[in-house]
Amino acid sequence: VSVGFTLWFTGLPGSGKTTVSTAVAETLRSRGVAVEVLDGDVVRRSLSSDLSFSREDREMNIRRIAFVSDLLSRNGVAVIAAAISPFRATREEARRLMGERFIEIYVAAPVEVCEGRDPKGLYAKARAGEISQFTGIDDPYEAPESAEVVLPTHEEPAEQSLARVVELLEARGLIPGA
Ligand code: ADX
Repeated sequence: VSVGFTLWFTGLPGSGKTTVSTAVAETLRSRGVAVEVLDGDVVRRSLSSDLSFSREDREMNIRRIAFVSDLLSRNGVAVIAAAISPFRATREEARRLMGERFIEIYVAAPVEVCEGRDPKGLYAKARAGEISQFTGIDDPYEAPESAEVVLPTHEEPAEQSLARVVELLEARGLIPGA
């Protein structure tokens, strides 16, 4: 019986959460692990389509993702959650809910790098005043203080970030070896 867990990717927009978490999901699936991905961009078009980017609504979004992650990970699923989740207190709530099953992964590219990448052109829009309350520009991001893994995606290729996450899971005996 496999043990469920939640890999909780947090970081600024453009930090690489989706890139690394997609690669982790593929690797786990290739090893026969049951995986479910909860990506902020997808959740906000479905489960959280009623929410804005106010503090209260971001907290609600994170509580919903944490709730679903808890249900799944309790039942043996490897959950990969990837959302900005900018508030430390809300992430700690998710950690309390899931206890040992919660593994926080801080995708730690600095804001200048994320803005330089700007994969969706949203930093540019935020600078132009077309989007307000944009995380990293005019809305806060509270970096984790004790994440299980820190991924400096500005200093290492995505393959290396992927490898470090997989190594942690192997070391904890949470997934089978390659
Ligand atoms: S969270 O703050 O509630 O955790 P989440 O990860 O679900 O955010 O959604 C972030 C995505 O919404 C970004 O990748 C971006 O595409 C989009 N987005 C739209 N407006 C904003 C905004 N004001 N701040 C951050 N992201 C935004």
